[in-house]
Parts: sequence; C-alpha cells; structure tokens
Amino acid sequence: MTGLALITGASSGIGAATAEALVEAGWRVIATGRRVDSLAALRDALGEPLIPLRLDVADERSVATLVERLPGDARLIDALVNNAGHDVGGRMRFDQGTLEDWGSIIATNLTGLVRVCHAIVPGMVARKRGHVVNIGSVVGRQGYAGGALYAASKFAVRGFTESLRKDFKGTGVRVSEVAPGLTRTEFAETRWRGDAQRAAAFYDGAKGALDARDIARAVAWVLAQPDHVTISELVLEPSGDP
Ligand code: NDP
Ligand code: 8X3
Repeated sequence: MTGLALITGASSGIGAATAEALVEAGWRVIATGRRVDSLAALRDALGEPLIPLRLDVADERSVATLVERLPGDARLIDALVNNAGHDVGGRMRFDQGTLEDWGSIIATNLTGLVRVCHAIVPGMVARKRGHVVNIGSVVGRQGYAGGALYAASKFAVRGFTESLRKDFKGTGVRVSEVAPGLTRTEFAETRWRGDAQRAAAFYDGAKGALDARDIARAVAWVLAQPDHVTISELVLEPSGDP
C-alpha cells in the first residue's frame, strides 16, 4: 500500500529517515515535529511529496488542531507512524531525577502517542482503511537501571499497541509495533540536553549500533505488506555487540 502517511518526530533520526524511505517508496508524507526549520530542510531535500507541519505531541491543543491545520487534500491519512519520543533527564537513577523530567517522558512517549492516535484513527475506521505503526523499543521488553520512566513509557506503548490491534481487528485498520534496539540518532544528545560530547562518547562505545535508515527500512516494509497481512511486532537488534 502507498498513499498519505503522517510521521511524528520527523525532524531528526528515525522519523526523518522514515520520511525519506516512504517518499522513496511512493508515499506522500506529512512530516511533523516541533523544529520547523529541520522539517523545512527535509522538504527541500525530498520535494513536493513532503508536507511539513508543526506538531507538539505533548501539547493537547497542537494535536487537537492537527487535522484542521492540514491542507484540504492531505487529511485522509492512510498510515500513521508514531515515532516522536525522548528520554530527557534519563539514564539517571529514579530518585535522582526530577518528577518534571519523568512526567515529560510519559507526556510525550505515551500520552502524546495516544492523543495522536485518537485524532487520526477515527478517520481510518470510518474509511475502513489505515495502518498505525508505533515505534516502541527493546526497552519496552526489558528495563535497565536509569531507565525507569523511559522503559515504563515503552512497555506502555507495547501494551497499548497490542490492545489497539485487537480493538480494530477486522475493521481494515492494522496496528503494528516496530521496536528498535540501540540506534545512533540525536536521541542521546537530546537526553543529555545538548551535551554533544557525552552523546558522541555514548555512541562511540556502541560501535554496532543500528542506523536510523535500518529502522526506516523496517517501517517501510511493515507498511508495504498486503492488506491481509499484519506485522504485529518487529524487533530490530544490532547483530554485533553494541
Ligand atoms: P531523535 O532525538 O533523533 O528524534 C526524536 C524525534 O522526536 C525528533 O524528531 C523530535 O522532534 C521528536 N519529538 C520529541 N518530543 C516531541 C514532542 N513533544 N512533539 C513532537 N515531536 C517530538 O531520536 P530517535 O530518532 O532515536 O527517536 C525516535 C523514536 O525512536 C523515539 O520514540 C525513541 O524512543 C525510539 N527509539 C530510539 C532508539 C535509539 O536508540 N535511538 C531505540 C529504540 C527506540 P522535535 O524536537 O522537532 O519536536
Ligand atoms: C533505547 C534508547 O539510548 O536508552 O530506546 O538505549 S537508549
């Protein structure tokens, strides 16, 4: 299937790579995020099939107005890739982190994803056609020290996705989870509030890390399946020792 896809968190990393992969596969892509300059650069690189739109998934109003802010010919969304996420303040023992940071991880990675689904999925159900791909994580299967709220958010994404898939079975709306292992993106730099040196050292110590394009290829493949096939979960791990 190809058609119109909306990607959250398309301004960098996995989301940007997915926008590129989907445009290459023939999709029109609504690329969303808060950094509009990065979205504009993506539009320059990918051309007319790429529609940039500011969206803060943690902001109720931003999501509530999402559909009305789309161009009239770009409202019938066939595929939704819920990718926006962060771990700002993470890699920190639970008691040493702030409730503000822990809350923001849940507000973005879980509540934001739920909110965007609630805005987009009813249209898919009405049209009996659609595919939701939620970006989970290997950390949604096994937690780690310092990752309490990040893991909580990704375990929740997994449970939400599995239940949603069952909610909509037989309606024409498919629901999948793509769960990456460690992937070299801006994620670590964002987590450490712009500390590029610390982020580079983190990824340099993980030579086998996946590339954002590896995940993008997987999302494109999940979306390319014929209507009668649902990829429920796809977990990607580095082959070597990251
Ligand atoms: P990046 O930091 O490169 O990208 C994160 C994206 O999320 C950015 O485009 C950012 O856009 C967006 N984002 C963050 N907060 C918000 C918000 N409130 N509203 C809208 N967009 C937001 O990291 P990745 O590409 O690695 O992360 C993408 C997804 O992949 C995340 O869900 C992450 O948990 C998941 N993941 C990452 C792994 C990794 O090792 N990197 C492994 C497993 C899963 P902007 O700042 O412009 O809003
Ligand atoms: C996993 C991201 O950096 O915590 O989703 O390993 S990281």
